[in-house]
Amino acid sequence: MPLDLYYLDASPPVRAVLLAGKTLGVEFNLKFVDLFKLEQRSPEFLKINPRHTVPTLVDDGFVLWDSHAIVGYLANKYGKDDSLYPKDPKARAIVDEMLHFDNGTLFPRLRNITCLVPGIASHPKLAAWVEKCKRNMVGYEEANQKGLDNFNLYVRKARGEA
Ligand SMILES: N[C@@H](CCC(=O)N[C@@H](CS)C(=O)NCC(=O)O)C(=O)O
Repeated sequence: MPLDLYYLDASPPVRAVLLAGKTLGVEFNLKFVDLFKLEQRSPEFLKINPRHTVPTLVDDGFVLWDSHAIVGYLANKYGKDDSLYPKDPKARAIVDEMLHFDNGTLFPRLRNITCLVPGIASHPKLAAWVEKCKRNMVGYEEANQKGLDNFNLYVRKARGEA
């Protein structure tokens, strides 16, 4: 049974799920939701996810609508071992800690300042971390870079620069 993933590749939480899929070797049946046309508010999509957000995963009728829950589910279901989502309580707590940090602190703050950030060149530690991701993450180019470029284009358009 294919996994349906409702997505827009410019969305950072969507790209987290796409990257997890690459690492786990999971293929998605991708279903594009154009947030700029408010397709997430269509009656059809609201029936699937009343919180009208992407990513939304549908696995044989089972619906999950938060990227952090989705990546944990995929790792539990498809991981060949527990290296991505460890069973050891302390190791798992560290992973959970970062997922909650992203959900509660990092992503909300980044969302508020995205249009103001000129680039990461002036943040050497961040730039080094991105380079490390590019080198080490499975399928980074396909699962992240394309969507990131689209995201940057949307931001430039919103700022009247493109
Ligand atoms: N905590 C959620 C956030 C999802 C989210 O806010 N997605 C945005 C795109 S980045 C969205 O779908 N916004 C449309 C809306 O809220 O109507 C997750 O990690 O999946």
